[in-house]
Amino acid sequence: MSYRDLYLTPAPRVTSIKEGKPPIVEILGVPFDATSTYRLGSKFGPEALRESFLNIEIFSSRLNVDLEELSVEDLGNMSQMGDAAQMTDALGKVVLEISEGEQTPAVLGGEHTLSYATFKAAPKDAALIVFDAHLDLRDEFAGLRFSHTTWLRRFIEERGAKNVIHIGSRAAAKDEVTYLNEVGVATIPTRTILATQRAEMLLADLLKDFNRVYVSLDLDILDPAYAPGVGNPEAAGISTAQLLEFLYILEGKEILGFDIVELCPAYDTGAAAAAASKCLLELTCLAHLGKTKK
Ligand SMILES: [Mn+2]
Repeated sequence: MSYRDLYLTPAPRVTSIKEGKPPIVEILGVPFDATSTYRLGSKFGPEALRESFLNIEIFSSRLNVDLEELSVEDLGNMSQMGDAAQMTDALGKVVLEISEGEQTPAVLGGEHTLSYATFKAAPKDAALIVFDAHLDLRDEFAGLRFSHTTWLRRFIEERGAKNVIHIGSRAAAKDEVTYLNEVGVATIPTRTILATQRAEMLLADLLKDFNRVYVSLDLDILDPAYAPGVGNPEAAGISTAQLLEFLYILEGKEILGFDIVELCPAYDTGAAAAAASKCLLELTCLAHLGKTKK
């Protein structure tokens, strides 16, 4: 990785436009990891995810959608990001612009802090689904009130917890759990997923009053065996196949956008990138099905 790669916006690589077909998603990378507290390097996630995605089959046999026949546009990466506040400010503007153009953002991280911006840009009637081993509900961490450990708390303070659904938690500080119970976030912890047959039906139930969803996927929801390359790996997680079952529950919902975050290629075997690119494929196909239904 050179400084040119680090500081310049590379040419978009995933764009594939089929005549007469508007893009299902607008892909954009957010190479930002400035508040990461353990393993740095998720700023290189967007490029690793693109590379992996360009090397998988893009026909979803499960959803019967062939992405080869549909359009996808890659806008490249955000640049000039400064600190977390500047990054989320800029990203929020970009995502809102994409959404107002009736298009669907697919945001590739970068650290999880970016979902503060995308969640704020989502309409108020949308379910906001977070897949994450962590709660990210700290009040502050290492002197920072705004970081990848606090972004969801900052969001809830502004917009409330009513539409937030948290899936996969298995690691938290005690005060995060206290706050979670205080504000009443709907949760499906990892322990419940592992102990329940077809646990994804619990999500279907939580979504019954929602037609529209925005998804924020932190890859560390997966067991480190399935996704070693993440910023903060957390043992005893779910498998990629179990995660995909949760995504398939979204079939028929309008997917307003999604983030796939915390891919940290320096620590990866290729497994986390492969999981991430599979999720990018399936979420894109689900977005297509949601639009078709509309
Ligand atoms: Mn996490």
